[in-house]
Amino acid sequence: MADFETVVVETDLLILGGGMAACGAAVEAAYWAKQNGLKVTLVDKAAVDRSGAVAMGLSAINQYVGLKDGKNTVKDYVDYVRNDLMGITREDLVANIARHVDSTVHLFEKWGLPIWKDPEGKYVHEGRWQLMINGESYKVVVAEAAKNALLGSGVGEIYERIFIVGPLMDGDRCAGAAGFSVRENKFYIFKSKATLVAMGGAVHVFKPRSSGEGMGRAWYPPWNSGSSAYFTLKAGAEMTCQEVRFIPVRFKDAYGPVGAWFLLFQSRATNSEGGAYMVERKPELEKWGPYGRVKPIPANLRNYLGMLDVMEGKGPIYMRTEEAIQKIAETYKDDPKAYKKKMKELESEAWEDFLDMTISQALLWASTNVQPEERSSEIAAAEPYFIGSHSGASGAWVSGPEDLQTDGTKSDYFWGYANMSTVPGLFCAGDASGASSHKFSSGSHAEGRIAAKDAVRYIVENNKMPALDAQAIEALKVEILAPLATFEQYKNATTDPEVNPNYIKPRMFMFRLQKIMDEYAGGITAQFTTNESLLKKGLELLDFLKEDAAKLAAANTHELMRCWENVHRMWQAEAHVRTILFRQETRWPGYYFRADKPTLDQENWLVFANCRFDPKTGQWETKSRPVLRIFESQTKEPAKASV
Ligand code: SFD
Ligand code: AMP
Repeated sequence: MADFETVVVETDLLILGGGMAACGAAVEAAYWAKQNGLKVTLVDKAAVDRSGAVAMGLSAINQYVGLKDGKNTVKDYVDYVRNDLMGITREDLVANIARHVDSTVHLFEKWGLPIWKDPEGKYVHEGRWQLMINGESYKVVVAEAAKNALLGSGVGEIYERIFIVGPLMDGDRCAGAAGFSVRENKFYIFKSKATLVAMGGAVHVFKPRSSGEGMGRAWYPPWNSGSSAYFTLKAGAEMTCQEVRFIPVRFKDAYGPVGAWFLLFQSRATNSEGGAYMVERKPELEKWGPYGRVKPIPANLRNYLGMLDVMEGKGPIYMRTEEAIQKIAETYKDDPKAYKKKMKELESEAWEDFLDMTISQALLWASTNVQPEERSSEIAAAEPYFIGSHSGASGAWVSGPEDLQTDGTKSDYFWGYANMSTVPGLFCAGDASGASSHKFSSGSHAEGRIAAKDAVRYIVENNKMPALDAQAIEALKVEILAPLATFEQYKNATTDPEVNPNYIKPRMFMFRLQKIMDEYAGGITAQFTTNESLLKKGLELLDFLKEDAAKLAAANTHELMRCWENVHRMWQAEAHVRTILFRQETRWPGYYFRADKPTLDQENWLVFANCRFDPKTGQWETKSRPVLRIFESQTKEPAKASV
């Protein structure tokens, strides 16, 4: 593309993404880079102030361990995460984040984030690990600190509205990234000594519940499209937990959060007959090994109990908001003035919970005449998402920190630098790193800091700019911009540019991907259920889709981004299908159910299911990795299991 200028940027540390993990990385990297005379470059597809999952704000900080208060320990948090993930978690990674997350939260407060306080000045907890915040401007506050750190120290620079497509390699070492501006005709090459991937998870891989113009509304932000997974896969990194997608139960249709209702307001959820599935279906939990007996009940099992009601035709499922509010206010009943005041307070807390992070849910309440103190609202299981930082676990397989390893874990879980993937020079944090769930916004920021610190150490110890092949870069430019050329070549073959025998537009491509995933990989219309035959058929159809990806067409740079977003989604999809196929059991009912392998198999499958794409041969490989304990577990699983 002659009219596309190639811009080459050389840097030491390249941070990809501008979300929670990237902002944490920026703050930490600026500090260490200054000491070592290094340069740091951050690249975001959007504007850092409002990019990523926290763009709209949040109403809670979901990971705060509170080590200073002495109530919880790092081990408590590891126990919580291990139980919630049905035994499959990297304890070293979870513990590393847990021991640093409080300091990140204290920084947020210092930077101006309002955290709720009780009359004694203590943080107001939503639940054991969660803090309530006035978080509409959460991302702006965190972004400002990142920008100040990078730009104020003179070591950094920030590129916004540059879409990163994929990795640059120097042999097996990551050498940077390639991308393009979504506003100007510029193709970008970022050359770096270390690269930190923090481009979030993926949504719209599966068909969403929303349709038509409502499709932009999903729980997870539609602009996180699997770029982290694509980048790490194409670099040849080993991936983990690609089968562990996350299905959040949310207020139906606008995806409002439920955490504050279940934890802070202690609300019940009931079916249309008034039955509480969490009570009535308790015996079902016995089928899921030790994890059916832990507290809190794992998120996927909570989902599953509700799904069983829906499958039996007992829907809709309701969040009993009116009952919960009445119950709290009841304690003030003898004092009418105090009662009235409390009711007003609860009402405004209920609305603020949505206004802080899911404004559309407040709009839906308003437009459907819902007053939460008077009427229940429907909740439902959303479509599957890939978000390793929440209650899913998908991401790259990364090294843990050295000091937390035991003699039994070190050779499997440590290879030199915390949060480095199996590709030298390629680091991951937040949704991009796997098997370390429940880090959420605060833990992702803390993990970004952890990864950046070791990435700088990697640069100091491997201080050589990787070499890039000029011819290969030219070929990459042609490949990345190809959809623009395809459109130009064929656009006049029909009167409707959306439909053309010579090309496929990204929107249609996405619909095809979503249909495959929904029907074959256990999406909503398949009741989250699949089996080997369905998965194999799905893989065959994904292969055809992959072939047609070469015919994607874009009318402008914005649509070019849409093309690549969908290619990224397709790779995330393939990693997912291959890994569900590999794991011969059902471990996370409520996230997905393998109907042909309907039970938990502790003996054989208490292991990580990992996968890798080999960039040299184009072949995929799936393999297990051992689940090793650092802390003793209450559920008494065997110390080591393998397939
Ligand atoms: O509870 C490219 N999360 C919540 N965390 C909390 O602590 N409290 C809550 O209240 C939370 N809730 C919640 C949460 C998420 C969502 C979607 C909702 C509600 C509706 C989880 C956190 O938000 C999440 O854990 C972190 O944000 C993860 O951080 P990170 O850095 O891994 O992802 P990101 O912040 O989304 O940032 C991604 C960045 O990448 C950029 N990007 N840049 C360049 N090129 C590309 N190709 C790129 N692709 C993506 C993005 O622009 C962004 O900057 S609760 O209700 O569930
Ligand atoms: P959510 O709004 O569902 O994302 O939840 C916010 C936080 O509360 C997360 O840490 C969840 O794991 C947790 N959570 C939500 N619902 C429950 C529940 N019923 N029991 C225990 N924890 C919950």
